[in-house]
This record gives sequence, structure tokens and C-alpha cells, in this order.
Amino acid sequence: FKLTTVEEFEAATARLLETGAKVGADSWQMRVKNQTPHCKFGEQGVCCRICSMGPCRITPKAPRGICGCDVHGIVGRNFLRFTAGGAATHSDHGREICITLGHAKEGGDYQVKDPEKLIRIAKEWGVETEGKDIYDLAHEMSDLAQEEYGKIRGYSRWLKRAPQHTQDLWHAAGIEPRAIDREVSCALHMTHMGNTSKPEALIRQALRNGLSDGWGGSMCGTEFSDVLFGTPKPIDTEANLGVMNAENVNIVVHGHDPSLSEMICEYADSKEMIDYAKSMGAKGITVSGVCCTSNEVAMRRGIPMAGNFLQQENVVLTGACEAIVVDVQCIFPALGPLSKCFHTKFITTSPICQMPDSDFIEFDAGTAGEKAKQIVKLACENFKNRKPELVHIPDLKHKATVGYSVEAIVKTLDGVTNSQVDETGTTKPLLECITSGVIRGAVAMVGCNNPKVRPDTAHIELMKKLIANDIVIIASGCSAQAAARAGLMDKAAKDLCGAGLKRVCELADIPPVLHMGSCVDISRMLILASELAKDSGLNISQLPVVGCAPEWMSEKAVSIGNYVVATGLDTYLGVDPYVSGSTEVASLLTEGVRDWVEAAYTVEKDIDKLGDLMIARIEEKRDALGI
Ligand code: NFS
Ligand code: SF4
Repeated sequence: FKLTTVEEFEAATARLLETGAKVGADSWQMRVKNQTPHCKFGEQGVCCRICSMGPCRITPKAPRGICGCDVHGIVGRNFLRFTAGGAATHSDHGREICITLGHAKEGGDYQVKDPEKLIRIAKEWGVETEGKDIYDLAHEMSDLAQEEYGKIRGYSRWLKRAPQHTQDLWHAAGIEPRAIDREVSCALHMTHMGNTSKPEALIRQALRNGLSDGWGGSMCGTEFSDVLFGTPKPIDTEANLGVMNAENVNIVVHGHDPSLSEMICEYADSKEMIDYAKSMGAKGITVSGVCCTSNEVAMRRGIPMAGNFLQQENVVLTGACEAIVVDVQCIFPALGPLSKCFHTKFITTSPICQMPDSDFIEFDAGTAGEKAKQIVKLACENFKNRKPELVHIPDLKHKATVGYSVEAIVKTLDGVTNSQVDETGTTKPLLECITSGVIRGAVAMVGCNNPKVRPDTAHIELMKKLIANDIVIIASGCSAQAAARAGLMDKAAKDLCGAGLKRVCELADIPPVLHMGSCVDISRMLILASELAKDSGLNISQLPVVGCAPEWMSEKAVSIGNYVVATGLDTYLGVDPYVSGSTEVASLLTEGVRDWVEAAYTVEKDIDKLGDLMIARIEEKRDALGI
């Protein structure tokens, strides 16, 4: 068994960039050069521009801004604003899903595909389900979920899913999130000129705002996406640019909201559209994905993953992309001008994400089917405009098995252990593997690519190291796609594991890196950690489980980091979150918060060291438990 190497990824990219040079295309590789070195004030987080007396930059000679704010206040406010941006983004995505749920109807574009899950959540929320039409229930839950964003009293309904001990910690620390939108507003209010400059208060709100995402907006996104589109189950797919097909109309879905990508997949798979593609001279239609929307449709439909964040330009550079259809988040504005160098249609669909040089086809839940069909037709009609001399699809792809929701993990592991464990439907078999030491622990690998790190290398190298040490990986977002493209989600990758993990992979018939979905699906990881804690009688912070985002870049990733830490899981970052300018803020994040939530951050840019630190932490937790 052989993984695809990062060198092979890079050779493929280099070949594509040659095409780019021919047509005069710009690329992120070129723009990074223009932007380097980066502004040191920005990198340390010591620049404040939240009022027009500034911008103020803190230096030894100028230790305070014009208003008198010191470096700790400035760095802390910047960190909180960064978090608020991410929490707002995830949560607004979640809200869109709640709205889509309100449009679900029998035989309509959107239907309830997992009624059991809807009923389960309704019961959790104390909603009467007996004798109720499933669509009436869906609409009632849609309203209630949307109210979570602006309710006037109480805390997020989802918090109750956490172990009591975790809820008690949140209460004691004063960080239980209230209405989702309120925490974002509160963060922006606190960081306005002349408000909070005390680091401790800013970091507390950063955790609370993170929690309003993970245990609020993101959880709405994940749970109601499952209700609408089905809870993921293990399914086979493929990953990397080679999934695009030179003979077919290639549609690439990019972004985050499955409401769009699901509809595109649905129509692209219809006989009517396939016939239409044939009438345009193609053999068929291939839909593939980039970024998290790709994870969504891969997990539920086995749609292949063309690439992750820093591959988005590559799909256009193949010269074989008829349409790149985007909704929201992580979309390079570069795709506009780049698509103009090729025949590619760059189709934006959301009022939230409007870009120059794109065709805007507004997509909403009410007209979804009709718009999806229009987009697929447009892509088919564009096939004839291809310039054959520019077409080159790298011959790189790997098999991957994806779709490991918590439900799927529990089901897959049921009955795997040969121990006395006979309780099905719990995480006990997984716990048994961990306690016996067959698996040493688990790492949640998440987050983006970032040109500051050699792309994909940190994800892949860390995963290789961890699985060789019998540590199972649960992965999401662009990290999951890096794994899939390398081959780490191929079941054959068990050969790269230590003997214990290899045995578990064989018995359970799973790959050593489990794809848990998109970034909003990190809420699944919170549930898994909670279930493990409840089933073992331990606190989450005692479990030999940590989180890691080695190549993160977005505000969303910081919000995630905050809720993962606040849930009791130590989190390891490979890129600095612009706090190095303040000793107080940096030490709060790497130590101080541990007093509130029993976990903290570690930042380490040396990837090999980062891996060693995680392994050491996992072993330390095992020692503390005497296992
Ligand atoms: Ni997550 Fe998904 Fe990727 Fe990073 Fe962007 S796609 S929401 S933010 S870049 S992992
Ligand atoms: Fe400068 Fe204070 Fe205004 Fe920030 S809020 S720009 S530190 S004067």
C-alpha cells in the first residue's frame, strides 16, 4: 500500500500552473510572494484600528494607543473579534439550514430524510411529537431552532447534551452561551472603542462566543442537515483532482451549505440532465467538490472530493471545469478573474457571498430545484466552449471511505471488541479499545490549509505519525480532504498503523482516519467526546483525546478552537492566532483558561514537535487514569 505523497501533489500543481502561465492567470503561489513578509504588527496582534483616532500600533516606545489601551487589551480585543467573525459565520450557515428545514415538504425539493433524528431532537427539546405529521414537526422545529438565535432568556438548548460536569464548569466560569446572535453582538459590543480592555474578560467572552457556535449554531447546522439530507453512513468515494473526468461535463461545488450542493447533485444525476449533457457532446456529468460542501455531499452521497482549500484554483486550471458553483465561505475572489482565463463559469449563488466576475444566480430554499436545474444546464451548455489544448487533469486520485457520523461510529464498532462489552448503541466498545491500550487515544484533526505551512504536509505527516502510534484520527474540513487525497481514508492504510490500531481497523473494517464531515460537523466531535465521557464516567478532560488544527487560517477555526478548548479538550495549533504580542493573552490561552475549563491551547510551528506534544499529552492522560 502506498500513499500519494505531497511531492506528487506538488508536481501536479506545478504542471497546472504551467497552463496558468500560458493563459496569464494569477495564482495564490504568486500572491503569497507579493505579500511576504507580512506586517509584524498584524502578526503579533498589536495593531488596533477599531476607532478613527488610530490605527494605533504598540511598540516599546509607544506602549499605549491614543485612548490609553495597552497591548494586552488590544491583542485580547483582536482575538475576541476574530472569534466573533468565525462564530457568526458558522452560526449563520446553521441558521440557513434551519430555514431550509422550514421549507421541507412531502414530495418537495427538500424532504425529511431522517425522521427518527428529528423526533429524537424534538423530544430532547421537550416538543410533543406523538401523532404529529413529520412535516408539521419539521416546521415547528425550524421555528424553535431559529429562535435559538435570538431568544430573550435562557441558554443554548444544546448545552444539555454535555456531561453535567462540563455544564457545571461552564456555569462556574460564567460562559454558558445565551442566544447565538447575542454572543456575537456582545463580543462586538465589548470590543468597541472604550469598552473592555481586561484580557481575562475578553478571553471569557471568546470562549462563550465559541460555545455559542459549537454548542449552538454549528450544532443546528449539523443536526438539521442530517434531518434534511440524511445522517451519514460509511460510503466509498474518491479524492483528488483525478476525480474530474475529461469526457464529462465537470461541475465543481464549492463552499459550505449543503442546501445548494445537494440540489445540484440531485439534478446532475437526473436522466434529463445526463441526456442534455450528451446532446452537448459530453459522455455524462461529473460533480465533484471543494472545501466543506464537498465533505457534506461526499459523506451523504459519495460525491468525489476534488480538493481542499488551497486546491480551489487547481480545479479551474485543469481547463476541464465547466462550472464552479459556490455558496458561502472560503471562496477565493481570485476565482472570478481566473475563470475568465478559461471557459469556466464561476457561479455565485448567495447574497452573503457576491463577487466580481461571477454569474450570480440567486439560490433560495423556495426555488431550489428550478435554480439547480438552471445551473446544471448552463454547465452542460458550456461544455462546447472548452479549449481542448488547455485541458489537463492530473492523474491523481485515491479511494476513500467516508461518512463516520457519531451514529455510524457507534454502529460500526458495536460488537468489535472481543471483551465482555455487550452493550450495543454506546461508545463502550471504543472505550474498551482505549482502556485496554489497543488504541492509545484519539486526535481530532481539523481545519484548513495555509500557505504559511507547506500545504497538506502538516495534516498528512501528523496523521501518519499518530496512527503509527496507535492513535485513531477523527477528521473534518480540509484536514479530512488532505487525508483522503493522500490515501489515509483508504482501508488499506491500516498497514501504516501500529499493531493495535491495525487490528481494530481490520475487525471493524474501517480506515484509521475517520471522516466526520465538514467544519460545522466538529459539533459531532463534541457529541462523541460527551458520549465517551458519559459512558466511561470520566470528565471530558480526562479522556486521552486532543484536538489539532496544524494549518488553520480562518476566523471560523479560531471559534472552533475556543469551543473545543472550552469543552475540555486540549487543542494544538500549528499557526499562531496573532496573540504573541501580549504575554497576558498568550498565557491565558495556553495556561490560564485551564482553571476554568480544564483544557488549554498549545501553539507549536514545528510540526514534528507538535505531534510529539500530542502523543505525550495522550500518554500523560492515560497515566493519570492508570490505564
Ligand atoms: Ni473549515 Fe470549511 Fe477548509 Fe478551513 Fe474553509 S473549507 S469551514 S474554514 S478552509 S477547513
Ligand atoms: Fe487607538 Fe484606542 Fe482607537 Fe484602538 S481604540 S485605534 S488603541 S485610540
